[in-house]
Amino acid sequence: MSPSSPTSPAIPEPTPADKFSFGLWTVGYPGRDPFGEPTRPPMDPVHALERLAGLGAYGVNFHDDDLIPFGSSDAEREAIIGRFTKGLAETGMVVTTATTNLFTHPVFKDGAFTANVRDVRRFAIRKVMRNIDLAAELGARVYVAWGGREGAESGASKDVAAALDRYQEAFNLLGEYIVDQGYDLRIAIEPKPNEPRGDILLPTVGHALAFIETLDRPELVGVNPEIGHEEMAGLNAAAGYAQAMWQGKLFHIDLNGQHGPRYDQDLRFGAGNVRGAFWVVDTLLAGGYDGPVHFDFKPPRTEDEEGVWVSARACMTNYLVLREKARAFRADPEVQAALEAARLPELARPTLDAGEGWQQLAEWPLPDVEALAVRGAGLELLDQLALEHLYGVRG
Ligand SMILES: [Mn+2]
Repeated sequence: MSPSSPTSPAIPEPTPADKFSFGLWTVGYPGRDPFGEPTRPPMDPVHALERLAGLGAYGVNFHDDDLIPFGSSDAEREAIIGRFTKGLAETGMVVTTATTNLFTHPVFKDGAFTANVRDVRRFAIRKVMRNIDLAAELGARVYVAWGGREGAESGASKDVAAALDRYQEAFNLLGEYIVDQGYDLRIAIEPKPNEPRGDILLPTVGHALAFIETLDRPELVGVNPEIGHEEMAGLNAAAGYAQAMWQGKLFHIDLNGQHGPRYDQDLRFGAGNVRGAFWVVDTLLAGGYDGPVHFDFKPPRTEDEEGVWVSARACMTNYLVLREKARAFRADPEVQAALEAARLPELARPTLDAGEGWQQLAEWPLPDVEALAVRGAGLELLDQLALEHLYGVRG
């Protein structure tokens, strides 16, 4: 039986209740890369809606130019939006999120919000404002901002402090626009360390979280971490998701797969760093993330259209498999005992008692430090239990 067969008893069926969503650019990726021409024809967005709905997906996300080709006339734009809206109604799919393409057109070669050329920056903000209108019209609740061209290849070519001033100015203006228009929309910044620029501004979740606090309306802006982007920077993606949730800033997620620090692979979710994917799912469940479960992957250019649907379905299957495994891991009595032995519950207890301050701590009789030092932490057992769940030999 095919591993992606919907009739395989071991593999759960995706349903709209799982809130799986896909970028139109993911399944619509024609396979163009820096070394080769497209290997697949362009995909009609309405066809993508139909096929994704048939696989059990819930929603879609798009860049303005994915739906409406750059330079379309107003009449062409209206016709495309009308047809797409009809496709949404007929398939029951929702628009969860929208974003702006500020990277493909040559005008954005040195950036958009942070381009050295002021008119480019003004044009970029106008392009985003126009697509925010469309996002609101189609019911999107999150507006993703990935600044792929906001960066540089060499030191003197970008004044980072000035560029951050301009980045801040753009987000302040867009926040004001959203509030003035009365839109129920929040912005999610998507960090990435490099590619297509040599070095990109706001390269990691941590940089983005710090930047957001400098904005006029920080409550309107959060992050959209992509697993692959964090792993390209050598970081632990699950830890980034956890901190974003801890700060109330995980507005959206981009799940995919990556094999360590190399080019942005955008593998289907669950491929690449499988262990990392397990901990991302565990972290999302623990933190109560309830937004769209969005996949930002690129079906490899080796595949024809049927291969595209195999990989899209696999993203959902792998999430459901890992969700079952994470739940089984947490429910396993041996795991609970190992967590207790590793003193995880103790970490949830404040270090000082209520009413204690540094004065009481200063007078606290010191414990037997040597006895504390020799005690094993019990972490290997805990991790092995997780691996055994992941390998499918337990639970
Ligand atoms: Mn990526």
